[in-house]
Amino acid sequence: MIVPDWILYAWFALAAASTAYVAWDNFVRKNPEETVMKWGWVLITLYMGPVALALYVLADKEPSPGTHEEFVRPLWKQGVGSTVHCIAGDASGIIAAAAITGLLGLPMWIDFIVEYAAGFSFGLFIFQSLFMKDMLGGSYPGAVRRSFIPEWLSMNMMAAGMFPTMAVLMMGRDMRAMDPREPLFWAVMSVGVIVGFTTAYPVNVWLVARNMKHGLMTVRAHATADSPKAEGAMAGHSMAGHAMGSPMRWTATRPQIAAVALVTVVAALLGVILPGQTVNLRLSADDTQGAIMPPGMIMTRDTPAAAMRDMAAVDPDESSYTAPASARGDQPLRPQLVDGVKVFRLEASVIRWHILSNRVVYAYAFNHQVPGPRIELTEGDRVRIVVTNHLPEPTTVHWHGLVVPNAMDGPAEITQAPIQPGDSYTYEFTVQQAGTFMYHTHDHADRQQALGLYGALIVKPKNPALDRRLNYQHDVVIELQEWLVRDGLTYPAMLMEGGLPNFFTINGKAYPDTQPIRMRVGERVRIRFIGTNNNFVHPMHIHGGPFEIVATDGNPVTAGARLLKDTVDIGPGERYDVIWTARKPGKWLLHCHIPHHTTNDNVEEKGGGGLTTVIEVSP
Ligand SMILES: [Cu+2]
Repeated sequence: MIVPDWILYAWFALAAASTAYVAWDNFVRKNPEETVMKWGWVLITLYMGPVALALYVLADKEPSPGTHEEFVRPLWKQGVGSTVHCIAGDASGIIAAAAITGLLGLPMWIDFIVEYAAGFSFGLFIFQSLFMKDMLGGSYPGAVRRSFIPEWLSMNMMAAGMFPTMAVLMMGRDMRAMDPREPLFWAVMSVGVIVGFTTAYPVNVWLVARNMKHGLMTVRAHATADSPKAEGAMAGHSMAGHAMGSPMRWTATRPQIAAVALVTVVAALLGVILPGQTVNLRLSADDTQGAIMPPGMIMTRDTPAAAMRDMAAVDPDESSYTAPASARGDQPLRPQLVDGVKVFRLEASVIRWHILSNRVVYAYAFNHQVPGPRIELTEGDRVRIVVTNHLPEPTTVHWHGLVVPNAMDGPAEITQAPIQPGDSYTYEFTVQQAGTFMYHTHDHADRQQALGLYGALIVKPKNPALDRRLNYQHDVVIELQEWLVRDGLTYPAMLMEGGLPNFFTINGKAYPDTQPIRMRVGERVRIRFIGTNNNFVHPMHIHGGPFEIVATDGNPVTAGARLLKDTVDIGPGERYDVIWTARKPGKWLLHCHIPHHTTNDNVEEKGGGGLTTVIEVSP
């Protein structure tokens, strides 16, 4: 589940309003409660929002003047008070530690150790001992000694609930939750405190019942004309009969305390060990970089952060351009002629792209289009291609199928250092072949090519007669791609758990928004199928009669060796040039023969979807 930011902000607003009310009722309307508890309620309401507000109203807010002592007497309310008191301190320590360790980029398992130490210390030394020392005998060391065991038991149970909640939510699908600069982090803290409160509540009821902790209290100011003085009177189960300043006598035996302690220690350890078996606690916010995973991706305690970043959704905030719904990719790119060299410019950036009029993807695109612009060359051309990277990650470009100098070939880390964001790289070579080729990213291609970094590279033969011999009137490029779009986010489609595509495009558009091919009876079309896609072999089929395969992977097929087929498998990286003749008028389909690939998000509309287009033949 991806929680939209507006829900988080609505929750924060509710928490702020609840906190304002609780503060006002305690301090301005003077609920007759001990000062430290008033602060406890304010903090806990800040963390737990309306949940704490409800607890406050139900357990501690004086219903009518003079009734507080009686109202707070039930043990369940005393337990609530004790838990509020404990969690207010512990949670403050934990949240502060989590924010600091998160910003420092420490791994989750270190986070938990620091958070436990900080939560326990803040709870014990500040919230329990310092603020409560008057009620615990008046001396600070004595207060620390008397608070240590109850505070420790309560802290263990808080950790038993809060830590697994944090682990699972922070390292679930939406890892922005690990980053204190994201609102989601604070929402997860809020959920964690609520769960921690719930798991700590039973032991707090027990501690109150055994006189080991304070619950709720009543403090009334008895003012006389000349000497106002405050007198504390404890109400409630555990405090009844005890005067302020004299510590209560514990009524639990040592074996009882030891047994409860054992349970809380086991619970706290399981709270870290069990999530450690399912999520990778060795990772930090810096490692995961706010990755949002596709639903269904299997992540284990071994899943490396690099895998998460590779599979992550494109961050919509990185998008710098929205292409109009009518925009089409594969537009011819005009070169600049510099000293006889054809100079092309490719700029990679994140854009919003319509694969359907009502469906937007966040794509990695060359020159604001998907597929990237078509580079048309003639055999023998000297070309220079300047690639500028505006992506949030490094990239390169590979000239698929061309024989080029090795340093111009493009594989990242193999023949060149990847082009860093903001940098450029110039590729220069002489084209020695003719035919249908392509270019695509060769840096994390499983991510970048799946998101749109590819384009057609068409080289005309030096001798135009070779082409004329094929006798065609139309020349069509078909570039295939698979997309994964969920919850409005775009993920790189991959043939793996959670990565399977639900949209398919021809030249960046899914049917019915693909471009039809229009021709007349008797005309011939050359169709250049290009496997620009990442995952599937697509058996591309044309209705209305067979086609002739005239070139494979940019190499001409001699006349005697040409296969006549009506379906040809286009694997990733493959190119097939086919000649199809319009034999009869009408609407003849061109489509993939894996039926799922002719749907949009599993929906067939207007007779198809995805890898479908229509050849409209007029008489
Ligand atoms: Cu297919």
